[in-house]
Parts: sequence; C-alpha cells; structure tokens
Amino acid sequence: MKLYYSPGACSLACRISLHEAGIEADFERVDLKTKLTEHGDDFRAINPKGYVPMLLLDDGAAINEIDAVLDYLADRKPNLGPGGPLARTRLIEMLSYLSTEMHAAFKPLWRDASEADKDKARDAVAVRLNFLESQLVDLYLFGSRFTVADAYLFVMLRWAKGFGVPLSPLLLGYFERIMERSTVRQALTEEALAVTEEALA
Ligand SMILES: N[C@@H](CCC(=O)N[C@@H](CS)C(=O)NCC(=O)O)C(=O)O
Repeated sequence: MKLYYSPGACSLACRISLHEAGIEADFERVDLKTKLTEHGDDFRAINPKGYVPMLLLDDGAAINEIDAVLDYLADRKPNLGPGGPLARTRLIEMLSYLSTEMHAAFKPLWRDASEADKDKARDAVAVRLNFLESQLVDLYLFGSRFTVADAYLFVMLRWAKGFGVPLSPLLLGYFERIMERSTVRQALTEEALAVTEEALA
C-alpha cells in the first residue's frame, strides 16, 4: 500500500490513521505546486485530480477523496470508527462535515484572496469549530475512542493555529491530547513537522 501525501496536508490524517491501524505502507511525497512526486513522476498521470491524499492498494486499486480513504481504513480496522448504532453512517456524517464544511472553509486562506475574504474564511472556520467543540463531550469526537475523524480534525486544528484562528481551551486540550499519541508524533516526525504544541501548518 502506498500513500501519496504532502507534508502537513490533509493526507497527514491518513498517515496517522495508517499508523493507528498498524498497517505498513510506503509514502510518496507530492509537490502540490509542480505536481511532481519525489521520484520526479507526473502526479497527474497517477491521479488525474492532482491532489492528495491518494491511497494505492497492493492490487493496484486507487482510492482518493479523503473521506473515502479514511472510511476504507476504518473499515479495515473497525476500532478506528465510532462503533455503536449507525456507526458507519455517523462516521460518514462526520467525515462529510469535516471535508465539505470545515476543510472547504479554509480554501480562501491558501489562495491569493483579499484580506477581507481571508477574514471571512477565518470566521467560517471558527463557526464550524464551535459546532465541533459542541460534539466534544468526551475525549474525542465520538467519545473515549480515537477515530479517523479525530485524525482529520487534528490536521485542521494545526491549520487553524497556523492561520491565526483562535482555539478555545477545550479545543486546545483536545489538540494537545491528540498530539501526545505516539502515532501522531511518529507521523509528524516523518513529515518533518514540529511535534510541539506550537506546531503550525
Ligand atoms: N476533494 C479532495 C480535496 C483534497 C485536497 O484539498 N487536498 C489538498 C491538500 S489538503 C491538495 O492536494 N491541494 C492541491 C490541489 O488541489 O491542487 C478530498 O476530499 O480528498
């Protein structure tokens, strides 16, 4: 299995989840500007969508779209999903919120947008973080069990910190709790990212 990734990008959630699942994988870095892989291959020829993550299975099947990759990993290792009634549905519901609402809200912050549009994006991120905070009644999004959804939210909390979106004490505590996981520290180290609380995107 191989994960195509870019350091600190949403693909980091897949790397964390692979480690949590104890699944051996290779990792190939993609330069998102040039669309070249670290081996000099044209990434668009590998994934015509041109973005990460992409998980290449041993039989040659490719999975892209982060919700699908994370759902696949939770399917392989059910302890990485929420469990309980409507487990799969609840996971998809959360992953959809994280990708289509939360992740999408960041987009102007990466673009050559006006400062006004960037401020609006920060506000949109903050509104969505407020909602997610309301879900955090226990250690993680689905209670005491760390799931692939937490890996994804963790990555976006790094971005939020990097873009100057303030995190509430509760979200900061959640972020620090996840940062303490050995799988997360391993993933951050492998992507040459800071493993301290100040870690920025
Ligand atoms: N719809 C895709 C979006 C993934 C995405 O936005 N990936 C970013 C990194 S976090 C990327 O590769 N951006 C480069 C590009 O879009 O050219 C998904 O859900 O997986």
